[in-house]
Amino acid sequence: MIARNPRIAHLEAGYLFPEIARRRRAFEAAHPAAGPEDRVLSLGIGNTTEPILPLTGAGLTEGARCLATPEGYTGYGDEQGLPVLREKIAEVWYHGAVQADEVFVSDGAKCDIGRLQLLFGQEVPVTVQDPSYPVYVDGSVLAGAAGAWAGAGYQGITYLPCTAENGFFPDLTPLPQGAVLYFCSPNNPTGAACTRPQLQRLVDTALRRQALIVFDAAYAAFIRDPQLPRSIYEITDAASCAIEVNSFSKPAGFTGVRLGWTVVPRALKYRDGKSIHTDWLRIVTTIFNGASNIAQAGGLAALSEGGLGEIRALTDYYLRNASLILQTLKGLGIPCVGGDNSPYVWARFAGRDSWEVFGEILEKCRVVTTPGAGFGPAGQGFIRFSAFGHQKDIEEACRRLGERL
Ligand code: PGU
Repeated sequence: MIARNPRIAHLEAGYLFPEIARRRRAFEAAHPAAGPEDRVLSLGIGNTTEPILPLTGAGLTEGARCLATPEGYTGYGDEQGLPVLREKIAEVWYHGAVQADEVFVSDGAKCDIGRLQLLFGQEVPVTVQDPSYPVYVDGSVLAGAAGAWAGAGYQGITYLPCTAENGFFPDLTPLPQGAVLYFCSPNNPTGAACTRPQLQRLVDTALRRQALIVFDAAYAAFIRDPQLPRSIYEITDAASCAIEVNSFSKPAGFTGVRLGWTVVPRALKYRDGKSIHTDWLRIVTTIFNGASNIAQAGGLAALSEGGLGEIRALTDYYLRNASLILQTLKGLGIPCVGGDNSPYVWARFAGRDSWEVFGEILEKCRVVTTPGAGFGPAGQGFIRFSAFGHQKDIEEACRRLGERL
């Protein structure tokens, strides 16, 4: 038989969220619910629960209807996405700070983070915030840009700890020359949303180190503080050092529909002066066949004036949940951050093992959370609470946390 890909063998454990789902199923099998009021509730994975709102939904329906008509039918489209959608994203999301031909429509941010790894090659040093969304690290291991697990992290990856002490914005001093740096704001999992001076420091450091930032703005639509930047391109000179990935998943309820985008500015150049935009176009046209035309019709509707109102309403709904979770945990005297410009609350259980706290909350409250250690070594001792859920379930979960923790 064929030899196993050693990069897969390098992965320390299974992907975080299926592992949590496995532990939940095992718990439910061992401790079946006595009745509906006793069912296990999830504050775990960041998965949307509320229906797509009417105008956006109508866009999807219309997209599907057109496909069944001779005039409306389309087959493969441009791999980079419908020109009209690329223009709409450039106009509505970036107010002209990026050009339509710099926007590449995708089937979601996670998929693009996976494909982006092909741009970099195995020699480029990888740097991540610690803790961070696991796809940056696991994807780098799969792409061969990082080595085996080495106790408290993977070989070849520079971890920048984001801690209570540094306000969850990392010390950038260790960023290697010529590195790719995955950076997420509002952050998954800490919920920290960077200020303009912080992001300016990030961009300035990246430029000095000739590093490339992959800026994950999947939660930008949750920012309510008008002072906080929603895109890295609001920062001076970011177009010379940053790619931005984004998604309709959380803002429009498209986690299952699958639609996102990546911005690769034309100004981005490799060390040898060659265009990163040209290479990304080559990768996308080679191994991606474009996002679903139905999803793109829905995306266009979501970016119409009414659709933007729906994005606001949907994100407000989850932010109310986040505020409820934050108040409950603070009421218990548990130090926590996030939950205001972000759908995640990051809670500290100092001196405890995250998986042990995860188990305790599951047993005592029948509530699923996400252990901080699953996001990186600096996540140890923390728990992530997700605000994605039906309001009545969140209320019930908070009641249980308040009474039983
Ligand atoms: N980027 C970040 C920072 C995310 O947290 C997520 C989803 C994505 C990208 C994925 O976006 P798509 O456009 O839908 O591909 N994170 C969730 C879901 C878990 C997962 O495996 O993606 C979470 O709970 O962290």
